[in-house]
Amino acid sequence: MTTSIISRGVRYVSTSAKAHHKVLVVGGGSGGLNVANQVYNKYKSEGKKLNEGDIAIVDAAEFHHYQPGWTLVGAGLKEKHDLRRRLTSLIPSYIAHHSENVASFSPETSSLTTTSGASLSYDTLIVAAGLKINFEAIENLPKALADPTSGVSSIYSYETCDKAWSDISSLRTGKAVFTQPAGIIKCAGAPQKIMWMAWDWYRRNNRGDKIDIDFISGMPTMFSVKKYSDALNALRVERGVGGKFEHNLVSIDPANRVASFKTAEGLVEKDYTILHVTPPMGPHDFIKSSPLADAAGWVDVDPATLQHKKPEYKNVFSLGDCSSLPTSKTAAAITAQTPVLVENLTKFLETGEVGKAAYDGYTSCPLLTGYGELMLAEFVYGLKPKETFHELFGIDQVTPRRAFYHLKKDFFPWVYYDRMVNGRWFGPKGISPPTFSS
Ligand code: UQ1
Repeated sequence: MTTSIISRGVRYVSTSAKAHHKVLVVGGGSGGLNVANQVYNKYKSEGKKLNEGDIAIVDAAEFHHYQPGWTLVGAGLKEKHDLRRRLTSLIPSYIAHHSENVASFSPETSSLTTTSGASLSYDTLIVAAGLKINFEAIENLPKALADPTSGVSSIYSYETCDKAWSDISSLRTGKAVFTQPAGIIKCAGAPQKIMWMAWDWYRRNNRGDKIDIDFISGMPTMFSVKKYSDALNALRVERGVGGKFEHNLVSIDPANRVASFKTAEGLVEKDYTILHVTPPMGPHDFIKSSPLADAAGWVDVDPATLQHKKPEYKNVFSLGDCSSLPTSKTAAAITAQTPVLVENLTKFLETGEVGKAAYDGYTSCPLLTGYGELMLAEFVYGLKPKETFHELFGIDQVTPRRAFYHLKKDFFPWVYYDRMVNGRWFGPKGISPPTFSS
């Protein structure tokens, strides 16, 4: 089969005819767009030569979504259509685009095949493919999400993030249950952010004493970092929100509005009027089944250099949700990972060895705690807080603040599409790229 791909005038025919790229990026999400553009920007700013098609992105998605905004949709603060862009509109003409998905990796020959059967080869590969949300792992969840009257919603998909708002805002009395699964998910704060917004909505609309709220999590605590977890748990108790931990949602009975949770003591049932579900997540199958994966299925990269751990795959790098990096999976993390990867990859292209840039595990979780307030968690490897505004102004970020709320609601969505997708935003470092000693 022959597929022709047109990227703003640059036409790639990917078929049995091979296409070769100096830097091949798998994924046109936050990580992929950010890293492809930063590689390009770095070459340009150093006056180095790049040929047409040296950098390419492989991704068949029609739309790119600003997913951090889906919590805001679930809280009635944004329209979901405003948060997405056509992927082709975000890929500049100087970056080639194969509008296809990857079927399999062959790192031993520095190549991959796409779902149409085309073969693409590379000097270096960057895997930035995101993760997979396992809706079907919870019995009856897909059916309940598709039914507009079920009271079951999730901010973890474009299709259902607005249903979360209609369910939450229309509830007058009853039980609102919010779940978080055991295990790794992206944006581990989101399951409770949406719960805090619902709590505040009911309080502001005088429904607080007619609605019981429960947060039921497969995790042992409210949050991974103790400092924030303790504060969030204190808030939960103060606000009268029920908390159950190590309770992992496994099935829903939509007809009777009962959710079942697996615990160490067996199954526990809980009835609900509305149920907000955060499904379990994991690596994509095409990564898990590839030689690039670690035992858990993530791309097995060095936590500091972001280069593949196997010496025979040293021209492979990864960042973001699909990577094995032992930190929480957020766009904020990508802002710190990308410059490190770009530094190491460009040095590798020149010398065959990575540079000295090392990722410290920086990630952030802007935890909405209500309308007009947000706790800005920021931390590094070892679950150690590393707070930008504490370093700058001595402000303790565990205290929810209005300024942080506006960062999340107004500033980040803007800076994301204005600067981050084109590689000109460096998270806490703002618009100036970090420098590394070489
Ligand atoms: C950030 O840069 C960013 O990207 C636009 C986010 O959006 C999802 C964030 O949530 C955070 C926290 C950052 C980090 C930036 C600062 C100024 C702390």
